[in-house]
Amino acid sequence: MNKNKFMESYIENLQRITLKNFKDTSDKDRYFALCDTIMELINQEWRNCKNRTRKSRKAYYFSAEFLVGRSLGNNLINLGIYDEVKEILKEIDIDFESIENFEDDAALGNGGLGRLAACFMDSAATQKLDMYGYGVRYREGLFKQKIENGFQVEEGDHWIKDGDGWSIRVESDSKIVKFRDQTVKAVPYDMPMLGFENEQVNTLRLWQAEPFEEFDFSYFNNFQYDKAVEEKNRAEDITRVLYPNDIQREGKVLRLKQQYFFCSASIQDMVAKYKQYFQNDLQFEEFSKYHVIQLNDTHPIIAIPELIRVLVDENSIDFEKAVEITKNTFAFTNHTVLQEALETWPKDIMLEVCPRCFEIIEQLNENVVKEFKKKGLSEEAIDPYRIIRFDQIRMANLAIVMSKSVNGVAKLHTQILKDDTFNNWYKLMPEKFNNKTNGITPRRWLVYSNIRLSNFITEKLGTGDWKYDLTKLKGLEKFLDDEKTLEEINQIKYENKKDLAKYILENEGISIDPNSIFDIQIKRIHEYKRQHLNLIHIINLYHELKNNPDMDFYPTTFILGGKAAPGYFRAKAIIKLANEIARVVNNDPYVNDKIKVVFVNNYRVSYGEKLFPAADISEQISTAGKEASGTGNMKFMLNGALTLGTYDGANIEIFENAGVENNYLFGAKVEELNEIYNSYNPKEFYHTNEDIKDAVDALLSGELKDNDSYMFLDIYNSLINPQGGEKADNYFVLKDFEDYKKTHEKINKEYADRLTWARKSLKNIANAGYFSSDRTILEYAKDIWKL
Ligand code: NBY
Repeated sequence: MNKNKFMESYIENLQRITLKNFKDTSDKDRYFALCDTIMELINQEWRNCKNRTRKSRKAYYFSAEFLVGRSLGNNLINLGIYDEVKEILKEIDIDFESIENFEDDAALGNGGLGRLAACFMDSAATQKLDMYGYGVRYREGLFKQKIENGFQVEEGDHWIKDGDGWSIRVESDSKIVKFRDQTVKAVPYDMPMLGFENEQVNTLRLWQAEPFEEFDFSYFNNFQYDKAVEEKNRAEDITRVLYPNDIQREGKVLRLKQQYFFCSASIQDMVAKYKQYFQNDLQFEEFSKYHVIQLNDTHPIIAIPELIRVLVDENSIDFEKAVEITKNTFAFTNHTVLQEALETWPKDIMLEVCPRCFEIIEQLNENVVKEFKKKGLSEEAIDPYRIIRFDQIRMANLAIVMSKSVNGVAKLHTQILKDDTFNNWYKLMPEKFNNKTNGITPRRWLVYSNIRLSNFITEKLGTGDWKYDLTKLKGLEKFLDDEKTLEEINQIKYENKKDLAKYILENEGISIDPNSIFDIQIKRIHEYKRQHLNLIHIINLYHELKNNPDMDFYPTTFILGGKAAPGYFRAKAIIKLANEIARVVNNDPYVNDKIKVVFVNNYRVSYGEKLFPAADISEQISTAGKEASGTGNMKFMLNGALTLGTYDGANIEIFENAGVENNYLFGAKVEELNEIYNSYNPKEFYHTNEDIKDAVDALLSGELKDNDSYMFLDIYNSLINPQGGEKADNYFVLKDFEDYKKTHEKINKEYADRLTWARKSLKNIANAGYFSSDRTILEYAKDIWKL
C-alpha cells in the first residue's frame, strides 16, 4: 500500500461525502470515509475473486445468523495495514480508537451459532476456499441490553441507521420471493470477507426484503395512501428484526417467512448463476458437482424443498431426478441436543408461507415411508423417521434424509447425536454421521484483540507464521521452564487486566483491582449454562468471608455477562440475581478488598474482544452433555486463561490438548447424570450440605432483594421446590456445587504461585492451535465439501 496515496484518497473521500472541510468533520464522518477508502482498496481483489473461478466447485454456507461484530479493525488486520493506517491517521491528528469505537457491532446473530458462521467466513477466505455466505440482512440486530434497577431491559439495535460502510447493494441481482399471501423483492447486500494477508476476498450475501413494486400507484391514484404504505411495511417486516432466541425456537409465521425468504432468494441466485455460466452445456444432473450447501442448524432447511421446487417447477426436471440432485447437494450441521430447540413447523403455518414446499415435503415423506416399508419396517417402527407426523413437519428429519452428511460440533456432542438424539437415523445410515469440532478465528480473537500477546508470540517464535497455521503455537512449549518468559506472560495479562478495569470503570461504574483474580463467565444466559451455579457459589463465598475475615483468600473479581431471551423469565431472574449480588457485595466494606462482582452490560462481540484477553479463569460450567461445543471456551484458552469447566462439549478437547492438570475439571459426567436421572433428589444435597443451604436460603431470606418480582423465588423453586410438573434442579446445580466450590478453593490457592500459574497459562496458549477455525473449515472442505 502506498501511504501517501492512501492518505490522499482518505481525505478526499472524507470531504466528498461530507462537503465539509477536514477540520470540521466528526468522528462519524471519519469512520465512514475510512470504510470507503478501504472498500476502494479491496475493490479490485474482490472483483477478481468474484469473476475468477466461475466453473468450479464451491461451498455455500446457509445461515440465518452471521454474528460479524465490527469490521474496521479486523479488515485492517487482514489487509496487513493496521499499524500503517493507525500511523497515517495519527499524522493528521485522528485518534484511531475513537473512530473504531464509532462502529456499531453487526449483531446479526444470537450467540455461538452466529459467531461460528462469522469465524468460518474469515477462515474460508484465509484458506482460499471459495465459500459464499448466504443470510439475512436484519435491519435490527440482536437487541441492546440495558440494566435498569438490576433488571434487563431490551432496546432496539438499528445498527445501520447512520449507514453501512461495509456492504454493497447489488440491485441487479435482486430476486422475487413468493409467499402464499404476498410477493416481495429480495435485494442482496454483499459484504467482503477478507482472507488474512492473501488477497482472497469472499462474499457474504445478505438479503433484504423490499416491496415488489416500490409504491403501488393504483392504490395511490385511488387515494388509498394507507394501503400503499401498508404493503411496503408488510414486505419490509420480513427482515425487520432478528429473533432474539438462542435456544427456544419461535413458532411464528414471520420466523418461517424469514427462513423461506433468504433460502428461496439464495437458491434462485445459485441456479441463475449456474445457468448463466453453463449456458450451452447446461446439465442439471451436474448441479451437485459444482455446489455444496452447508446448513447451519435447522433454520435454513426449507432450502431443501425450495431447490426441488426450482428444479421441477421452473426448470422442468423430473421429481425423482431433482430429489437425487438435492440429496447430493446438502449437508447439515446440528448445534444442540436440547429438545426445545429442534424445529418443527405446524402444517398450517407452512401452508400459509410456502404451500408448494409443503407439497414437496409431503412427497418426500411418502418416499421415506415407502422406502422403509420396503426395508421391512412396521408402521410403528417408521414413526421416528417420518418427516411429517401429527401435522408437524420435523425439520431435522427432513435434513437428515435429504443430506449426504450430518455433523455435530464437538466429539462428545457428535457421540450423543449418534447414541441418543438421532440414534434411529444413525443405525440406518451411520456413514452420514461425522464430527467437526468447532473453532475460532485467531485473527480476530488474538491478533486483533490481544496485540500484546500477539506481538509477544511472534517475538518468541521469531516469525508470525502461527497466524496462518495456529498449530505452530506449539513452539512456545520450549519456554515452559523459562522464568523470564513466564514473567512476561504474567505482565501481559496484568496490562490487559488494567485495560479492562479501566473500561469497566467507565462503562459499569465499578472499580476493580487488576491484581485480583479475574474470573469470567460471558455467554447467553441459560439454565443449562448454569450461571446460577456461579452465583450461588459467590453468595456462599461472600458469607464465608464475612464470618471469617481472617480466612486465607486471594482477592477475586467475578465478572459475568450475557443476554437473556426477552421471553425467558428465569434467565432474566438470573441477571437480576447477578446484579443484586453485585450491589450487596460491592457495597459491603467488610469484603470489598476481597471480592467484587460485575455484571457487564450489553455483552457482545466487541465487548468480548476486551474481556477474553483479561481473563485468568474461564468459567465453562454447563451441565455435562448439554453444551454442544462452546466457542468462548476456546477464545479464553487462546488468550491464556485456565478453564474451570465440566466434562462437556469442547471443554473435553481443551483438557485433552492442554492437559487436564493445567486446567480445572469438576462435576458429574454425562454417564453418571444419565444413571441418576430418575432418582435425583436435590433436596438431599440441600439438607446435607450447609453451604448449599446457606446459599439457596439467601434467595428468600430478604438479604437479596428482587423488588417483588418473585424472580428469586422462581430460581429457588426451580432448584428444590418445582412447580407445575417441572423436574427439580433439572440441570444438576446442587449436585455439582460441592465439587465446584472445592475446585474454586484450589484455584484460589494455586493462583498465588504466580510462576506455576503462568506455566499453565502458557501450556494452554501453546496447545490452542487445534481450535483454530482454519482447522475446522479445512475439515469441512476435505471431508464433506470435497473442495
Ligand atoms: O452453537 C450454539 C451451541 O449452544 C454451542 O454449544 C456451540 O458452540 C455453538 C456453535 O456450534 N448454539 C447456538 O448458539 N444456537 C443459537 O444461537 C440459536 C439461535 C436461534 C435458534 C436456536 C438456536 N432458533 O431456534 O431460532
